[in-house]
Amino acid sequence: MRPARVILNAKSPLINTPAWLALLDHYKKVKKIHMLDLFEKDPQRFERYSIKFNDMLLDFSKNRVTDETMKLLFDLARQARVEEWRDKMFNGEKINNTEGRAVLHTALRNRSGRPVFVDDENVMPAVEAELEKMRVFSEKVRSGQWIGYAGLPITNVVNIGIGGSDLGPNMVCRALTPYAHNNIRVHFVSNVDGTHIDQMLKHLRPETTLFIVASKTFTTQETLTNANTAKKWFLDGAGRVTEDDIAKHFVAVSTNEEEVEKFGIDPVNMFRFWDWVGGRYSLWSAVGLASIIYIGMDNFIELLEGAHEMDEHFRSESLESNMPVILAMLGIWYGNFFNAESSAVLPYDHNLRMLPAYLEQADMESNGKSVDRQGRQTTYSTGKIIWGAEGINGQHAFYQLLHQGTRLIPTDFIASIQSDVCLRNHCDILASNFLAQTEALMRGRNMDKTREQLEKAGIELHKAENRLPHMIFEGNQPSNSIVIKKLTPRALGSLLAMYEHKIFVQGIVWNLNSYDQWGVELGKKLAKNILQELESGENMHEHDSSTQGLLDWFREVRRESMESEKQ
Ligand code: G6Q
Repeated sequence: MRPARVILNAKSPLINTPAWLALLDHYKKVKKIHMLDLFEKDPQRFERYSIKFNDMLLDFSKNRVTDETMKLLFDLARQARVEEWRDKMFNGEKINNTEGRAVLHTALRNRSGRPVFVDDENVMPAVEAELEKMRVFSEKVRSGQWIGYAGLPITNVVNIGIGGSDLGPNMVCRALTPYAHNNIRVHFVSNVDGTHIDQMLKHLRPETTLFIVASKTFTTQETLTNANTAKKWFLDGAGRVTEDDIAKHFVAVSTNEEEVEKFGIDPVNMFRFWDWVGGRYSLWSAVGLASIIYIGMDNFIELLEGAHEMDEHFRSESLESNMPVILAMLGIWYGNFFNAESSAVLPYDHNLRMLPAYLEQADMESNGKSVDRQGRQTTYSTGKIIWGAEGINGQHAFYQLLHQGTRLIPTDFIASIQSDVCLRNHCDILASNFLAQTEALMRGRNMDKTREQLEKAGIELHKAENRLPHMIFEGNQPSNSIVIKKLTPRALGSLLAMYEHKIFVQGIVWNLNSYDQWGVELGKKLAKNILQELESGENMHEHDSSTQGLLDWFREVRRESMESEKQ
């Protein structure tokens, strides 16, 4: 754990609590156990350490845990009062204590008919109304009835947003490509680097393009800069257009009506969500509009249904058979007791290639905190570094470190069994790699087995002696396998909700507020100060010598290039 920069006097007491101490004691006894021995001793290990939920199977048997470990982990969850906090979240209590907000992304996909109250007001009628508004709008766009200023239907939708207003819907569109509309393409612009929007606009025509400006606050610099550039591109390209024409090509998704109006979008064309929806939890809200146009409202409802089913599982199952809780507690076991620093997400499904990036934000922005709910310093590690990429590509790149590196990196392997595109033997090759990797990571290969294999391959041992140590794999690398029958909207909804709740449970055990993001706010503020200095060429704020030196270098290179352009 890194030393605290600001030493807070008060320390979070978690590591001195009975459940924590019991786990620490247990860890000392089991830390050397090899999973291979656990499998050999218990032929039923898979049956006992796997759970099925609808079309999803979670196999957590390849973890360095015994029955005692699991019991102690659930004791820790109970000590943290996970169930009580879970109910507080679902009931709309303001568990985001630093911002005084409820955390109710679950209300956005509440398909039960139960009311959900925030400040004594049932939010469900507003949620339903917004869904209906999006259904009407998306169906008009998808059917070609939404006509642009030149009388043509929309063929390209550009979502302008960043962070939570980009990653979720972007990932959903990639994941559900087989459900996409045939004639409408959806694009995502997030980067304020002009290259991003420039490259996109080059291929588009104003008369057939619809922009969705998605921003919870509608004050995010990157998004507004891109939105203004898009507006200029539209006006330049379209020639003489009226306000009504702009309204046919720009809609907004936000919680901030005033700023939307200031930007020049009529509130009639605004799709709303609420302050109780965190940015990184907002794909279920109007932030999902681009994905709704792409896959259609019925499929989006399926996504919500799948998430709702996982919500119900999370709410009602005992901790012992609760998928998000199990994943969360395993993560804590490795992060806090084995000191694992990172955890990898490895999808074996091309359409899930954006999932690691999405989960990076969901997890690290939620639990990358070092102060607990009461403002005390945590004396334990919190959110792990989440990273990953498509598994099959990773095998040819970074898996070397997973197999033979010095670090313990727990992994989530995710696969779907049925694919819409099962060309000849592609599916089986993909599946066999998925299965073989978790087995190899668990089993490893000792000296005897390596010798045996060399002999089988007809290699004389004395010639291979110096190669032998390099061919040994210790194994014992933990993994979860999450296998879904098919990547349908419903299955995707369940998968994403499972991860959201896993993050929630970890936040509760670590006693964090997983729903604020002061680190992100800081970035937004700092850049504004430096922008003034870049634009004016004057030094207005105090910086360290590195930042000042870099700022000066930017200015110098820009000056030089402007001068050379003049010549
Ligand atoms: C998410 C974060 C952050 C946010 C972006 C965009 O939880 O707060 O990623 O989504 O900074 O913010 P706006 O939606 O307000 O533009």
